[in-house]
Parts: sequence; C-alpha cells; structure tokens
Amino acid sequence: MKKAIISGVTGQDGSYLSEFLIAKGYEVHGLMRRSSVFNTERIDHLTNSYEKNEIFNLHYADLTDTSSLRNIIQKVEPDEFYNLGAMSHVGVSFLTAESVLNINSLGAYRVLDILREISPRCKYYQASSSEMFGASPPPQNENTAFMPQSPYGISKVAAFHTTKYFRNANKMFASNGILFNHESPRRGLNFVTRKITYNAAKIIAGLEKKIYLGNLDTRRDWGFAGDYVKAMWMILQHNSPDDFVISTGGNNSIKDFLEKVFSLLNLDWQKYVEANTPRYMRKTEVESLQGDSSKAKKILGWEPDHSFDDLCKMMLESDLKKFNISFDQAQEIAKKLK
Ligand code: NAP
Ligand code: G4F
Repeated sequence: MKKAIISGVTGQDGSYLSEFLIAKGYEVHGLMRRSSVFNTERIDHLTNSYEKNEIFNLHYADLTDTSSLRNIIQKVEPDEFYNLGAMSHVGVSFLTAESVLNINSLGAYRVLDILREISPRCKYYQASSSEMFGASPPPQNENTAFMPQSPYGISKVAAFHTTKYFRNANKMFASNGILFNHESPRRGLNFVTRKITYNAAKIIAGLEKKIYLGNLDTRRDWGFAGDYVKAMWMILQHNSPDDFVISTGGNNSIKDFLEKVFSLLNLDWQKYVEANTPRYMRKTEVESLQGDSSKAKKILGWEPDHSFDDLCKMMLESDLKKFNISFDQAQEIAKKLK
C-alpha cells in the first residue's frame, strides 16, 4: 500500500485529492494546522469512514514549523508528498505578504529539505499556480515567462524554482503542476465563483439582495477541482519529474460567470450585483489567464471532464441545496422575483 502525505488537507483540493488517493488504494496522511474553530467540514466524511482502518489519518503540522514537518515525515515514511498547503487568497496576500512568503515559499523549501535528508526517494508535488504568469498575455504554457502581480504570485514563483532546484541539484523526483483556476462546490466562500453561486442561492432563499464584487472584467480559465487532482496524481506517476500546465483552455470574464449562473435562474445579474467595491479591488491585477495544457494531454494523457457550463450548474445546484431549494423550485421562486 502506497503512503501519501497531503499538506493543506482541509482545503478544497486536499479533500478531493484524499478521496482520489483512497480510491486508488493509498494510505493517506493529511497535515492540518490548529484552528480556533472546527474546519474539517470538507474531510469529515473521510475521517468517519476510514480513520479506524488507518487509511485516512490526520496530523497536526504547520508549513512554518520545521520540526512538526520533520516528525511526521520521519514517522510516515511517505512514497509521495503533495504540497497543497498555502495561503491561497491572492487579494489577502497584498495585506499579509510576509507570512505568505513564509508559508508558501519557505514551506516548500522546508518540506523538500527534510525529504532530501530523510526520505530522498519520496516523490514531491508542488501546487504551482497560473497566478505566476501574472502579466504575461494568454495563452500561457510551460514556456511562458512568469510576471507575478501579487505577493501570492511571487511566493509561488519562488516555490516553483525551489522545486526545480531540488530536482536538479539533488536528483529528487520533484514536480510542479501549474494549475489554472479550479473550482467546485467545496471552493472557499471568498473566491469569486463560489461567492457568486452562494449569494445567488441566498438571493433565491430571500436572505440576500445584492452581491458586492470587485473587478468584473478580468478573465480566468476555470475548471473543476475534481478533474485537477487527478492531474496531480498523474504528474507523480510519470516516469520522470517534470512541470505541467493543467487547464481547460477556456477564458471567461467574471461577467460571463455571472451571466451563466443568473441565466440558469432566468434572472438579469445586473440587478443583483454591485461592481468595483473598493475592498475587493486589487492594487495590481492579473487581467487574463488561458492555459495551454497540450503538454499534459500529450505526455500524461490528461484532459478535463467538466466544462465551464457544467461547473456553473454544479456549484449553483449545490449552493441551492444548502438552503433546501431544488433547482426546479429555484426557477419558480426566480419567476416571482422578476
Ligand atoms: P485552499 O482551499 O485555500 O486550501 C489551502 C490549505 O492550506 C488549507 O487546508 C489551509 O489550512 C492550508 N494551510 C494554510 N496555511 C497553512 C500553514 N501555515 N500550514 C499548513 N497548512 C496551511 O486552497 P486550494 O484551492 O485547495 O488550493 C490548494 C493549493 O493549490 C494551494 O497551494 C493553492 O495555492 C494552489 N492552487 C490553487 C488553485 C485553485 O484554483 N484552487 C490554482 C492553482 C494553485 P486551513 O484550512 O487551516 O486554512
Ligand atoms: O476567485 P479569485 O479570488 O481567484 P484568483 O485571484 O484568480 O486566484 C485563484 O486562482 C489562482 C490560479 O490562478 C490560485 F493560484 C489562487 O490560489 C486562487 O485559487 O479572483 C478571480 C478574479 C480576480 O481578478 C479578482 O479581482 O475575480 C476578481 N474578483 C472580482 N470580485 C473577485 C471579486 N475576487 C474575489 N475573491 N472576490 C470578489 O469579490
């Protein structure tokens, strides 16, 4: 039985990757940091089903705390380490840049250096990001220059190069997945897609009137997180370490996302959205991301299974359910809102 450690197990991707690896027969060890409230909602179903068989195990560790990482790596002796832990919110990174660099960049360095010393045959996956491309115009692929536009982007560029450095200097199996935006019903509520679907559901439930957003003109390549965690695993199963762009090739604006979600309810989004809200505007923006993942398709055989339209519907339906409203009921309620 292969053993995998996942940092960031409480996050969106950590939860999908845990499910995926358990289904593949792995023993999964998730790293979580202490929180003042329970934050294991995305993985509680796994703890309930698999903890007693030691198939799914949780450990306290922090990417800023070398000894906690060392202790767990020593104890588990993993075959694969997926470094998904990060302060992942670009907007917040402008306000907490120093800790972002500590968690996202030094965190990757700490893990790799411990693996080099005590578990050098462990394969390492680094959660790199399309945010690294920043101001480089689309389409972006593995040869596109990094021009990060945020402390988050800078931190991920440093972790990307750290990963390559350990691969080249220490002959470790260390790979980067350069993932474009991926979303799901488990996406954090402060990312724009989930903020839109959750608040649209609240509007239908009669609990909200307006959604306050920032810049609606930026464009993203949005995929489904469930498809993307499969790519992470495929990257580590390849016969040699390498770096891969993972994306759908789509390019939609925030306005397009609003249009799609509200049109599912036959509503005009413009009546429910306030744009350019100062607190959600960023000092510098990444205007347009559109990935070219032909390398991953050719070498790994990876392709996404879900479209932009599938994603919008899946997220809206799931958020409506949170208010005990079915999709058909939502359409009936929406008629009365017109
Ligand atoms: P997420 O939902 O925000 O999850 C981030 C995880 O990192 C959470 O479990 C969080 O724990 C953990 N974490 C934060 N600080 C930590 C620390 N100091 N020590 C240990 N763990 C820490 O992010 P995601 O969407 O799943 O993304 C997973 C990874 O992929 C991240 O590295 C992100 O930067 C990267 N990425 C994401 C996307 C995307 O579109 N989703 C695209 C490209 C790259 P708490 O629950 O305690 O906060
Ligand atoms: O949903 P977002 O916060 O995602 P962003 O900044 O693209 O970052 C996500 O994708 C990256 C991959 O490229 C990941 F590495 C990163 O960890 C994260 O998962 O914002 C998307 C766009 C931005 O242009 C933002 O300015 O939406 C715009 N936006 C407009 N109003 C908003 C809002 N973003 C947020 N979060 N909240 C708003 O109210």
